[in-house]
Amino acid sequence: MLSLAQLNHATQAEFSQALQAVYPKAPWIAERAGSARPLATLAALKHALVRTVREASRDEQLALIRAHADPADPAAPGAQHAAGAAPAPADAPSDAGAGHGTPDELARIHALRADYSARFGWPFVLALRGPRGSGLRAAQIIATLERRIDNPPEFEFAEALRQLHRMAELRLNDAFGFVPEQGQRVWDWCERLARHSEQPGGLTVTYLSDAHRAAAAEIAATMRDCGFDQVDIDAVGNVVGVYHGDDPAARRLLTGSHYDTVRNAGKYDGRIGHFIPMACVRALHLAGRRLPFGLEVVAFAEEEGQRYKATFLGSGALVGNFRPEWLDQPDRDGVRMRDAMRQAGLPGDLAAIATLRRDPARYLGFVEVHIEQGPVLNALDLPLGIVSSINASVRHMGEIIGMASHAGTTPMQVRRDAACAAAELALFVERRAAADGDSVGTVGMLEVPAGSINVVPGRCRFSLDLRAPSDAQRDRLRDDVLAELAALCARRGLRYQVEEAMRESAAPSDAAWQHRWEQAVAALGLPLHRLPSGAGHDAMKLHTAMPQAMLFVRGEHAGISHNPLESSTADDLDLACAAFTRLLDQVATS
Ligand code: HGY
Ligand code: MN
Ligand code: MN
Repeated sequence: MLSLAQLNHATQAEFSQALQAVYPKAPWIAERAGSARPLATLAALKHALVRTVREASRDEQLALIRAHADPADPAAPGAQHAAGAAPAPADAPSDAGAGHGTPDELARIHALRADYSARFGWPFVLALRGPRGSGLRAAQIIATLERRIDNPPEFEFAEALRQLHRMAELRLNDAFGFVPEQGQRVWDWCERLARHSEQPGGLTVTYLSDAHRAAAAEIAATMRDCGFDQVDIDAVGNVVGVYHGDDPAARRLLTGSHYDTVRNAGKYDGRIGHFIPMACVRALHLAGRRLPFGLEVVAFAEEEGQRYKATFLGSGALVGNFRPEWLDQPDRDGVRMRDAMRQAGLPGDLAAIATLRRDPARYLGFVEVHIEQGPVLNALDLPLGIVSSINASVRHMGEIIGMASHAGTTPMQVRRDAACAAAELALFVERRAAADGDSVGTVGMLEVPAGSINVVPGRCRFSLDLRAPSDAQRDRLRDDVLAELAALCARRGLRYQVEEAMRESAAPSDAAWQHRWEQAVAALGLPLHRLPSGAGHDAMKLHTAMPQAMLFVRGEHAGISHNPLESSTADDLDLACAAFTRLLDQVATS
């Protein structure tokens, strides 16, 4: 069993010898990383090796990839072991390696690997123990091959290296006898919660659906299992767990994130933000430990605004931002929110909702852990990032009205085509947002209501999602887009209507809480990387009432999110639990 003390006191030769299996056939990595000693943590050791590879020459990196014997090939040397490990550990499940697929699956993997190598000039590299560390099934390997074979070469080169780093991480865990238990627990909770969905074969949980209510009940039950002193589902469906401080009347640290999802979502968006604090409370409870402050963990019921145009409803209710008119808003089936609430066993009245407003004086602040939902940490090979600010955003829903007419007889020059106008707008949004460099603009919804293949579209509905690091920049972007909408409709002889659906101000992190996250991450032996959040979060709402700061967790697959490919490793989730625990310790001892 390796230890940091042993490695820190070893000669360079002993250090290299001890780590020779971590990146096989690349002794230069340990030789160069040895100068990073003394290493304070296992995470620091892993990062030192990663950094050495990142700083190596392209030829050295390519040789490293090409030296990888691909265990996905049953004939490859070492194929009997689950890739991503040296000799597969006893706990590696039988289906860990591709060698355990059906003959058809293996043949498919063989063929795809050959195509992959022919396309890129290096072997397909995949840590077969996967994000949890317990193995991928052959079908998952095939899906990964089919997805990655279409990646641009430069992305795949970096991804092959990332997969080698993941294998190295798993090998080091085995060598140190380290199991990321907290991270695996959070990973498993996310996996289990994802069983509740409105979408067969995928994850969709919208406000107050049956799946949403089942998810709330499951989160509440998990909170009780963790040892929370109070667990309630409040008047808007938030699941609220309180773990008292040594004095139950002590002020509390508020934390959490949302459990609703977008349509066809990933399993981690929002959900790790309540599960990570829950795992930390579980550890406190098992240790019989009380902090000098209370911990209030909230799984917010509605953040994504999918069923009703009422984004950040759950967190908004805590800061007095629930809009009365939301109660009468119908969903696309005509069900008013008030009725949906009552069907879900909630009061559905403003008086009850008003009582949810928190008194900021009772709280130390709000912290939120969230997946990055972007490519930055994945590209930097960093497990955690410090959020400096949450971008400002504004959303609009609109419709362009032209004239439906015969697709065959209407000359092009006399058409009043609403869809072409919307397409012109979408391309303007793309150009205009890109011109700022750090703004983003999205036309996420584009619909010809009751359209027909042989009818010139007379109407076209669209959405606008515009974001920027500051309110002023967001507003300039919005003004330009709305001005272009007016101009292009005038040019085309069309009418339009557009209404604002949501507007959130930029939310800079509170300096003191951001610093606590920085100290927590630094204590793990990891470098600090500060980044803005392009995504909106519940922290934007709490920002209006109390100091807040966020921690980001790296996403796999270039941090893709709002997509079933959204993924996080148990090791990164474990580091986030460790960072959260260190933040609690800082507050407890300050
Ligand atoms: O859209 C967002 O930024 C968040 O995921 N609701
Ligand atoms: Mn989201
Ligand atoms: Mn989210």
